[in-house]
Amino acid sequence: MNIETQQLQDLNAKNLSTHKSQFDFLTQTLSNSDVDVDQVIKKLADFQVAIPSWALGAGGTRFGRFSYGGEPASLEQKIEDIGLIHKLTQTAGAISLHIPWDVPEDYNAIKELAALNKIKFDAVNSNTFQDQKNQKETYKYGSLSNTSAAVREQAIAHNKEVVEIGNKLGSKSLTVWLADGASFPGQNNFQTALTHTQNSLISIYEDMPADWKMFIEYKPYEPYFYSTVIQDWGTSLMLANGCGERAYTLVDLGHHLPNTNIEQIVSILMLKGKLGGFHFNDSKYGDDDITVGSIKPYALFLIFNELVYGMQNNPQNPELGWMIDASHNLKDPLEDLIQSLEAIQEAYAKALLIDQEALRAAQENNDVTLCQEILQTAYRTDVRPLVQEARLKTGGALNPIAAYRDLGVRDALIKTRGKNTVATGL
Ligand code: RM4
Ligand code: MN
Ligand code: MN
Repeated sequence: MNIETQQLQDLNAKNLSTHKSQFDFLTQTLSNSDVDVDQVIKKLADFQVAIPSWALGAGGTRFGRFSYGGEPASLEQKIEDIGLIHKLTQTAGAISLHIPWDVPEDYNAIKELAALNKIKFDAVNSNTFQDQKNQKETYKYGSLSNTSAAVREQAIAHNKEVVEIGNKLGSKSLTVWLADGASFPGQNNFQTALTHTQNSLISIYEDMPADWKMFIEYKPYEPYFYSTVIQDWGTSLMLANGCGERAYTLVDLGHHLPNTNIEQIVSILMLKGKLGGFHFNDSKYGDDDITVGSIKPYALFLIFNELVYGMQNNPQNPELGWMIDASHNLKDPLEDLIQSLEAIQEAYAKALLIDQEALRAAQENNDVTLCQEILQTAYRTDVRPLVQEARLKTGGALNPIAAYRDLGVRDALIKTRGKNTVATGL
């Protein structure tokens, strides 16, 4: 399925005058408070978020998986799906591959297809949380932290291979999410497990090309029940520091215990120049991986406030690798991803509206009430016309979800791929 620019223009034309009047009204309001609207729109248009290759099919829970018609059955089809979302939103210009779920067969063909869809290859992800067919050693008791040197070597070799695959595609970073942990007290020696992990990561790090970065993801629980080797940002940062300059912490929004102050973590990591990657999702309980902004949009805004502050004030921190890390067990994955992209753009736009100078002054004066007013004035602004204008300028859809439905994308995918295809992933 292909979406033609003309089709989008025709759909946009129907709502153009409403959009124009809303946009003009907002622009006027914002110029009264000294916001550079053109600059905000440029930033929104430039902001690109990678889509993981495992998020395009139906996700399951440990109790079951309800398939979604027309799921992509190959990496090619996954890239086509991302191309569709990118065409509609102009915000999804990258793919993040999970190996071995999505190993390319023909590298040149894959690269060409991605280029055709204006998709870049972002961070590659390794997988040592599942055993693969014909694998010699088992990861049942961990991988990079395993007590057995042979298992550790196998997991290290896998990560090195993932880097090699990514390198052929133009990726520049490796994300390591280590599931290793213990399910019962006493099962692991914490110190040994961490030492093994550090040494394994160093071996992978030292093998990476000189222009590559390593992102170390943390998570407090799951799949093991009692402890996780890389449970929090402190452990991740410690390991990154132990590897070297090009190793960073990766923050995944769903990987925190309830009520954790994620914005503070973001802020401190950026101050230290150590925030490398970012996974968007939302959750009620834990790693629920649901639509970005669907549960805690204000928290997302506060996180974006720190991200914007860091991007403006922390040159010591590199450009971040952004990715949506979600799983879709009820909604059409493509519709859900579009909703997530919109939520990200909205939170970003609102954060860009914060009067940083006034906030700084209010903070210096300990004017707590005013600090809150400044944040909430930005948060309460309906920024949708700005996000829409950015999409309009870059050739996307004014209303991506409506366009997706009007164009009958899912039906077309079911027609060509069938009802029962199953995408690789969780
Ligand atoms: C993990 C983590 C990783 C992702 C896997 C599939 O919970 O968020 O980023 O690679 O899920
Ligand atoms: Mn993640
Ligand atoms: Mn996760």
